[in-house]
Amino acid sequence: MIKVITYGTFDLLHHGHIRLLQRAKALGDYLIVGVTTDDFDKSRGKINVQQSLMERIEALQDLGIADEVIAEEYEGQKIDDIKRYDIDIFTVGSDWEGHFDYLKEYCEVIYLKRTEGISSSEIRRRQGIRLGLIGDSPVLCKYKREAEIVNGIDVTAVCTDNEEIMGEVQGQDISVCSSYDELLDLCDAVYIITHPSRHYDDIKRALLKGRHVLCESPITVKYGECMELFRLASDKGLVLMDAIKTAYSTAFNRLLLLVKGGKIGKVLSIDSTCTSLGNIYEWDKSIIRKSWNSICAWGPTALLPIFQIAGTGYRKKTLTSYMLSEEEKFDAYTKIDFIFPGLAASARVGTGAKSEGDLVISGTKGYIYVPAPWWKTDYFEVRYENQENNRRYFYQLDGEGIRYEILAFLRAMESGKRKNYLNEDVSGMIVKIIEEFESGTGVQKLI
Ligand code: C2G
Repeated sequence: MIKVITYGTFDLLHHGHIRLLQRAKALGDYLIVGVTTDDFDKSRGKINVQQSLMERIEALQDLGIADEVIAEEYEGQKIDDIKRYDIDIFTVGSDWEGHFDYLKEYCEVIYLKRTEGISSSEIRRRQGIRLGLIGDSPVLCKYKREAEIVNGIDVTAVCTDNEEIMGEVQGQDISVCSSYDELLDLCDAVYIITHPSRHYDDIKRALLKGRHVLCESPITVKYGECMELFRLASDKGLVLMDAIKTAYSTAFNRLLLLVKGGKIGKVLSIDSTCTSLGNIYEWDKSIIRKSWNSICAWGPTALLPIFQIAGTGYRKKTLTSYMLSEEEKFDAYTKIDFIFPGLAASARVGTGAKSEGDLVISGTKGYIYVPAPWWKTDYFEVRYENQENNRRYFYQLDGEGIRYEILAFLRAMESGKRKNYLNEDVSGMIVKIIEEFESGTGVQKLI
């Protein structure tokens, strides 16, 4: 009996897949199909497979061409499978020509001609969300590149003064818009990274036009306005999501689960620091006015673990700032101290100071340590008095986490609900802290 094996993702099964499977089957007497698991696919840079592993396996079983369907879960599994199932022929489409020649040591390798004109990506693209980008920050470039990696979303328009982005979109099928209204007409959803003082207007205009919004945090600089926008989004059945990329990263979410699961006992303190020292002391007023102050640039990220672990019901709060410009309300460094029932927390942020950007969560049994820069983490440690019990956790973090944020945004648009990566209470409380800073009342000044 000649045994044949082939592998694939087989998302949204189409006639290209079916033709490949028929020809694979015809090569022998028994066909095994390996279906790539979602996680394995992520590590190959293919994200947002639309169907779950079970759905994809069931679709193949229902099709009835394969004699056996298995899951492909790890790198290097193909050699194990070929040996274990005593395979004679490995086959795959010609888009992989040459790639699997190393398997010739174990069995015959045949590349079958790929069917032209059809692919899962194409099917997903047809249903794709058109994304518009607005703002002048270089971060916009990162979003454009990361959105390209997420299946089901395409950048169709940009509205920016940033020359790097203009250069990058040249020659691509992306419209460069001279006005925000023009941009909104060319997309279904928008990513906003304009100055925080403009967010309220920019978000409102997008929502009123029926566009979903992903906005760089803080959503606004006034709490009342933030809540008004969440209500507006919900009334219109639109997604309004806070863009704090750390909130969507796997490592950070696992960390939260470990804390909530009691791994370090009862949490007594949270200390989070985020700094990035620029040349702000050389700036003149016109640049200061256009730039993000420290509390807007880093506050949302630094406050994230505090509000997600301790909740938003603090009893006392103290803001201490070193100001670059009182008039422009621009802080070079701010420390925010909280007292919650049974827990103390502190966030330190600065674009005019340098410090160790780590996160420490201390509990009655042990502590979690996330090394700098903790907000881009793929790694953290749980540490105990007895070091033998210490554990290290590693998770893949690609594209600084931006692609996971875009994926979460896409999923929220598709399903109509946002998963609890970041709830509105947390987004709102971040805005409240920033509003209090901007009002100046109760802020202790270092000069
Ligand atoms: N295919 C084809 N014609 C198409 C589309 C796909 O012949 N128009 C073939 C592919 O070449 C592959 C199989 O159908 O052999 C499954 O395609 P995908 O689901 O896109 O899987 P892929 O990501 O190519 O996975 O490690 C090898 C991979 O697992 C192959």
